[in-house]
Amino acid sequence: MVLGHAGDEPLGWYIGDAGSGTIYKRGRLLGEGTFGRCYEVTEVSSGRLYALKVIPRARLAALGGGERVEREQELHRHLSHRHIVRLHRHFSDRGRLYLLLELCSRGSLADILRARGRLQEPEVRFYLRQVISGLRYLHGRGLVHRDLKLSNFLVTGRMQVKIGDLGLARGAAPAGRRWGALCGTPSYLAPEVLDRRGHGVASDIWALGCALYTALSGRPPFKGCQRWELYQHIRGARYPLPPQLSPQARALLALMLDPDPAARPSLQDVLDHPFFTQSLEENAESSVKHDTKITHSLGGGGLGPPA
Ligand code: 9ZP
Repeated sequence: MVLGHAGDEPLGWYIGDAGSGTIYKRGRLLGEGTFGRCYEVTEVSSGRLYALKVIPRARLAALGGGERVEREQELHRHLSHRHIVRLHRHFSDRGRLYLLLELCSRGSLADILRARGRLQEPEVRFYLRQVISGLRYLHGRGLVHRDLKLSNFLVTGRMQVKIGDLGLARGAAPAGRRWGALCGTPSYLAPEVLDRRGHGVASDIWALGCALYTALSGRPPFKGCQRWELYQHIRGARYPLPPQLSPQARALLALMLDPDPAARPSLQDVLDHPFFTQSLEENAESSVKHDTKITHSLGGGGLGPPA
């Protein structure tokens, strides 16, 4: 008789948390994360919907991510903010770890961008104001996210944006004692991170600038056929300027994508920039003239109507 490796047996349609006695019915696959798959699940007793991250222990052992997942659980469960995805609970069985997370039924901004090609400036302001609110909460608690990207900005049925995947988040150490670990998404890594000077708050500002550029243009600012070419473009902060960008958007991107981390704006500076403030009058006018609503579904093949 061949004994399957713990966690190799197929995931059942019902998943139990032995600690609380709670049973979840597994629904559709939402996507693949670094350490495992993510499913929409229904808590059988209440009918409530969640996103469940399922992490095979074997995968953790193979990728050496056990400490990272432990850190994510420990850090995330103490956070509570309307623009940070809630980690409701975590549990495990012989073969897997499970993170029960707040479900954001419209998917990620990366999904919405994929369905739309690129987003208009007013809607990017609408989304990024909420991301900045969540990020101010993290920075205010001395944390750096270290992997900000559109696929980590999730959108609820009520159009609330929440920052997810805190697996790489760490305490923001003073410049002298930062981590040299090269982590995060290669195309959103800041020059100081490439040069092993570590992630600080300013590296999150750089990544947010990359997310802003990507949302407005439909492609990341730094791309390269080879990794060395990508790194050269990042170090020189050399990126193409799409013609449709407004002067305010170009000016804000130049500030956020400054190769010198000390020269980059704070989150408050970003919110005070004309890219955001100039629009307030527009918003005031347009909300008087006609009810401008921003609603997004993922279009064909994407998500159904909002929950
Ligand atoms: N996406 C297809 C269009 C490609 C979806 O259908 C989809 C639908 C979702 O909800 C119905 C959804 C994501 C994609 N929701 C969701 N995903 C999360 C998430 C919360 N809600 N998270 C909470 N913390 N981290 C995130 C993360 C892991 C569960 N995700 C997704 C990132 C990629 C897959 C799951």
